[in-house]
Amino acid sequence: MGKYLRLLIVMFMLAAGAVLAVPASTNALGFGSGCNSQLQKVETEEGVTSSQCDDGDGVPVVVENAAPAQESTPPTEDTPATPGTAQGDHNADGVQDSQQSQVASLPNPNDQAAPGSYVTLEVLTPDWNIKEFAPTTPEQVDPENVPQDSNFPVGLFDIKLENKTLEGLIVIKNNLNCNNIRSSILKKACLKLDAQLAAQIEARRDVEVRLLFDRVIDHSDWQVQQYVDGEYANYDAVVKDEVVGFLRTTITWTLRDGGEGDLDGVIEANGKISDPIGPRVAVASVAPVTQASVSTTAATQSRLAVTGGNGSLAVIALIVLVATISVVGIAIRSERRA
Ligand SMILES: [Ca+2]
Ligand SMILES: [Ca+2]
Ligand SMILES: [Ca+2]
Repeated sequence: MGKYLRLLIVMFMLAAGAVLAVPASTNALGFGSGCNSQLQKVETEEGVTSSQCDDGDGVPVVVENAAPAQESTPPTEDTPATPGTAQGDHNADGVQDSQQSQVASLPNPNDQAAPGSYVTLEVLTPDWNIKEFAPTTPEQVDPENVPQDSNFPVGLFDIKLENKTLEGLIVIKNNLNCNNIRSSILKKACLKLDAQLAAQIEARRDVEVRLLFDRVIDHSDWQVQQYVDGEYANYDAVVKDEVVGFLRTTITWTLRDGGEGDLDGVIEANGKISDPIGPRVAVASVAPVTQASVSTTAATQSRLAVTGGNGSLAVIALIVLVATISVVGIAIRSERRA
């Protein structure tokens, strides 16, 4: 075995170790806060133009920044005192939602009791980010199959999520081709890496998400449902009133990449999840859905490409690993030819 090949094998194992040392529970890419990859030019109603990092969740900076502050509430007999929140921080974690790709806040025109009130989507599992969060209705989702026997009191929500780390792991696993390696030592190392990658992919497939409303809503007759192939099917979710900055109604559920709740059309994990979901209520007569004229688009938006700010150990390790695998392959072929 040539000295260069031995060196490459060491690099291969180090790179693999770096990737696989990143636990699924670690927010390896630093998501949740900070700039993702773009600046967004925003013009406020007062005509002030500025540039702000866009977190890439599909909701304009100016919309997230407009999430209203919540007053602190005094205690009552039934509920404890709750602190207020700052404007633009609708999930009350101390960070502006417009700088969090795992948090998206916007006005919901389909909230029948309070059209235009803010709703927030939070992704609670590290590495998964929001790519789209949009209020929608059965009429928009599928005009041919609008339920006539029920109502969606807060509409439906189109949710698209993405996990770049998972995507990278899947690409590497799909390109390993251990069976093409003749060297028994390399083949053994390759198969071990393949098994570790499979375990890492499996550990990252489930995603916990939560919808936060801006108030306590009577949810006693809610049934959370997901639109699947022309029908609305019940979906396991926890609906409750809890203090998240203040007392409010929340819906929490789990999605599985390539499994339950993921309707992106790919059976296996692919690092992407698509989920149209919302609470449905059976009613004797369907109340008309109020459509408020709330716009979720910024007055002025333009995107300026800038250098990304989310370099991470995981991404670097993935790149090194892919490169090393390629180089090892070339070295093996060269050695065979020699
Ligand atoms: Ca926040
Ligand atoms: Ca955000
Ligand atoms: Ca998927």
